[in-house]
Amino acid sequence: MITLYNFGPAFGLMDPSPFVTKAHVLLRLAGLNYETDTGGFTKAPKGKLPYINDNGAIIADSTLIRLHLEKTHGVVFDKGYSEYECGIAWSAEKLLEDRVYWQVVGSRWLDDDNFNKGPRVFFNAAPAFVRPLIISKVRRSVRRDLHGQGMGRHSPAEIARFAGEDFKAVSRILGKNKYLLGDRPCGADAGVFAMVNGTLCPHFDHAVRDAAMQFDNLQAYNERMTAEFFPELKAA
Ligand SMILES: N[C@@H](CCC(=O)N[C@@H](CS)C(=O)NCC(=O)O)C(=O)O
Repeated sequence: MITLYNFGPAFGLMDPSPFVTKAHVLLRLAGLNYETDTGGFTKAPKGKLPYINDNGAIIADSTLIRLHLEKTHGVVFDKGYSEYECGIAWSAEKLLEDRVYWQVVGSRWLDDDNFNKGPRVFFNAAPAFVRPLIISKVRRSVRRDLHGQGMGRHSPAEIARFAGEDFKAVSRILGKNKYLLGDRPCGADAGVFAMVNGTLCPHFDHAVRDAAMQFDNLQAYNERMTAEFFPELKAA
């Protein structure tokens, strides 16, 4: 049995982490049974979620999870697509993961309104008298991470412009397709959907979301993929 260590559903999303959402989709695309465990964060080998335990093999990182499923379970996520198409798909996923992810992190964690109705709840288990200290320490470290990555050095208007161009690129690749590359999913659909889904989450209000909302095909893709892969969210 495979166990996926996750944060658990929040803000109307399957998971507040797009990387965890991606891992859910990979496992579902692969047709593998798995269970979830929200108690794994403190034991996470790389200090981040997701990771999986596959019959004793611990795999930490959503992309390593994909590669593990391909190697160990013989899953061919990109079946039927050309090398050129697979290269485009991989690049689109990494564009969203390595660039847009940080735009969304800044929007959720550094904007007070979004933080107060979002990530603040993650600290509810901390004792009340130390909670404000912990919160400001973690928000400072998020700010430092964003500065180190580079996205945090740009103004909000510049970040919104980047988001517009980044989503335009993905929207152009998707075109009128059902999935990223055509009428069958490919491996990168997991990460592309997860990142689009996290950005479009209506619980939050920010310019990166507005940038993604300009693209009707991304909105329709998000709705289709949510209905297909997370039917339980509709029922919730
Ligand atoms: N490259 C990793 C990224 C995972 C990641 O950034 N996870 C975040 C949540 S979105 C996390 O666990 N952050 C906790 C922390 O940094 O303390 C992957 O693809 O799995």
